Amino acid sequence: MLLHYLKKNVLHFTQVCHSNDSNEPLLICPDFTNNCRLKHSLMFLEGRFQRMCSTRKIIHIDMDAFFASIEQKDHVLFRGKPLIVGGNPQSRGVVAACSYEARKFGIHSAMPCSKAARLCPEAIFTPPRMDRYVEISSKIMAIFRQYTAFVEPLSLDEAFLDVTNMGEKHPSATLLAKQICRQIFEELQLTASAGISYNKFLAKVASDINKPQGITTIPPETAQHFLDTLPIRKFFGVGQVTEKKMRQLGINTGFDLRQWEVERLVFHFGKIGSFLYDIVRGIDDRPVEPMRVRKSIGSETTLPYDTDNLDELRKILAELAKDIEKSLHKKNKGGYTLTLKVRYKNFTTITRSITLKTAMFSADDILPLLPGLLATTYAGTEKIRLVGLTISKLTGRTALPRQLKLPFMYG
Ligand code: DCP
Ligand code: MG
Repeated sequence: MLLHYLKKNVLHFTQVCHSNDSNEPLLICPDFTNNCRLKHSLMFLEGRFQRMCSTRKIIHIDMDAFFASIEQKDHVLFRGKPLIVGGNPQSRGVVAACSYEARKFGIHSAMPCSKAARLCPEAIFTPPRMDRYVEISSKIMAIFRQYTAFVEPLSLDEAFLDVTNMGEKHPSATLLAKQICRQIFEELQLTASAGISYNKFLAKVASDINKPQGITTIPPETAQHFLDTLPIRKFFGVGQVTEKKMRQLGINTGFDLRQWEVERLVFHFGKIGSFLYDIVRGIDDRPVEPMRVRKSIGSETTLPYDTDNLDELRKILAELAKDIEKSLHKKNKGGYTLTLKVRYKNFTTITRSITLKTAMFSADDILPLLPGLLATTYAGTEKIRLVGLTISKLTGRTALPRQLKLPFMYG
């Protein structure tokens, strides 16, 4: 682990290699007259490394059943009931959010509403009111910012807070997290859960452990044990497909994952392999970024019925492209990469991307790329239930002026 860290982060060492006569790694270091045996001479570096990893205090706060809780707060009749925010049970829409009372029946987000209605016939269905959720979200983020400027919102209902430098006022990050959750409840009558640890990944996993109203702290001393016992699905970046692949390779827990060399992980899982190698060892140096810029703009829709009709798909995708054009325009952005998302009838989801040399700004830029992307899917033969488009590798509209089509003029 330390070797990996050194290779990645310690720039003044030019080379880390293995000595000829033993398996002990050697550090080739330009500042030292003699190269030194890593095991014996770099304890100070390891100490620095440990400190760097374990001194931050990061809180991740995630609201409980966010949309559903807001509906219960605003409508007395919904309180204490299995409540589903989403399409009506006859529609093909999916559950956006459900109250904890509904979860007892096995209902969860992204489940088809029809299935949710079968699981719990007495469930109440209500449509989403995005404006209201955005309004409440900004109040929650304002509460976070009363405590620290280092707030990185991840979505409407969750954010990271870096509270490392609040030592004197708030020596305990756990007590601080409790105080913030209490304030949210007093001011908005909504509950939240919090995770506290020394890096983002651990804080985020922790906030999910004792939901609802759970406050969970993972201190550095217990982090490795915690990570070793964590099911593979809980690791950042491991979706359904990667999970399946990992299980086939015998990786079921963090402990299994930790036995793998970084090269092998990268070989099997690409870029995410190197990230997984680090996080399973409790290494996640990503800072809390208050001004993080949005990385993509997308739009997707569940179709009114499963279809293998290419013309229909093209029409729907053209609508999505127009939505994206509007969002790009509003944010004054363009993007170099277009990603098509397709969910088949059996819920298998795939994505196909293309990156251009010039940025896309409008539906007209997107539409000519769709036939090529669709051709790499089973669209037209397999039935599809959801399609989506995303533009990423964003750039400002003014960053790369595009060639204007000026009429040619004589004289
Ligand atoms: N959401 C959505 N579609 C999804 C998942 C979530 O529209 N597939 C919306 C509704 C949620 C909100 O985002 O209320 C926040 O998502 P969370 O994953 O945090 O879920 P909840 O807050 O609803 O529940 P939890 O208590 O598990 O955090
Ligand atoms: Mg939530």
